[in-house]
Amino acid sequence: MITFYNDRHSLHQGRVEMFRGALVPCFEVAARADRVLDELRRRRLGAIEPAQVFDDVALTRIHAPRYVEFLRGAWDEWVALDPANGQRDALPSVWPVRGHRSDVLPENFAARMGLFSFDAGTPLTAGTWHAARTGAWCALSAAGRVLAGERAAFALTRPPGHHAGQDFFGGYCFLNNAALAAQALRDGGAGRVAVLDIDYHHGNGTQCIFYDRADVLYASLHGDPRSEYPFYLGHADETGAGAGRGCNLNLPLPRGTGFETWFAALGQALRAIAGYRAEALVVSLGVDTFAGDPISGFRLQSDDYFQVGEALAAAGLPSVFVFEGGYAVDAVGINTANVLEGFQRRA
Ligand code: SP5
Ligand code: ZN
Repeated sequence: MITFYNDRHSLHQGRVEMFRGALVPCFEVAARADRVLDELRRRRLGAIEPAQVFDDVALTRIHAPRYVEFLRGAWDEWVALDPANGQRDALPSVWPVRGHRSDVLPENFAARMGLFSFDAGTPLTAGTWHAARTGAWCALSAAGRVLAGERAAFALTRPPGHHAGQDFFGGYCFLNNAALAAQALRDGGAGRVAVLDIDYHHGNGTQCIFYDRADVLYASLHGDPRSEYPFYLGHADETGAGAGRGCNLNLPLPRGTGFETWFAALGQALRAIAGYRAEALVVSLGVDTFAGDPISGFRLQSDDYFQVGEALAAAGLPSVFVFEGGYAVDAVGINTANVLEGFQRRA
């Protein structure tokens, strides 16, 4: 399998996120991607290439122009408020809720941070925009290679993407790499694309982006949002709207779920994808389902990930893998490589 690796991912290095009233060190660290790269190299799992270059207009296939413009300038605006901000991450502190206006773009920077975000756990740093946009290039490059006939490609980058919506960041995500890949597959000729999200957390951003569309199926297995982040989306009764009715499948599972139950749910999602007659697959590949993950609650073991990859290959579709979560740094490389090796074995 070919991997597109974004060596500029490390330009994004959050210092702190808000947790229970305190600023705690970020879980989403640069070492995560490097451990995956190390493990792919060690196993010689395929060619590792840099992404192609795309202009920012490519991002507006998914993201709102005013949101892209905000991300592009956000760090400079933040530092302009106070030169001392150069040593601090920017975090939002105020948000519009039900009944408030989101159509009027505030002049105030903090107000725009809040308008374009949904949590205080996603620091925006000096290199966030550069890392995120070059990361998106990985996803677009992987989709391009699969359109050119490759069975599968892996976009290895961070920050992750599946919590980012058309015009919001959160959950450590800024640009929705999986959605960009799915759209690129559609634009390149795939009639119907399925996005299968196996990260521990529901991909609220991806769901929102495709919710009313029939040409992209979103299917996700995740911690039940009644107790698990991102809380406000990911319930089983969210099945799509308008033309997209029936094209959204959420399989929430309780905290503590082990591999057997999780794998049965994966089978259910794959049957839905087969029934949809998808022509290409995008996998939001988070391995925060691992038993040792510090912020998540499922119980998968490292060896289980081989079977995950085999099951994904058995779907028989041209596939783009996009790296998402997985915060047990010592295991993230092994777990991710196990999925890809399992896929390769069966593909
Ligand atoms: C891409 C992805 O996996 N994003 C996940 C974002 C989760 N953000 C909320 C994290 C809450 C941290 N809880 C800390 C528990 C420490 N024991
Ligand atoms: Zn996650």
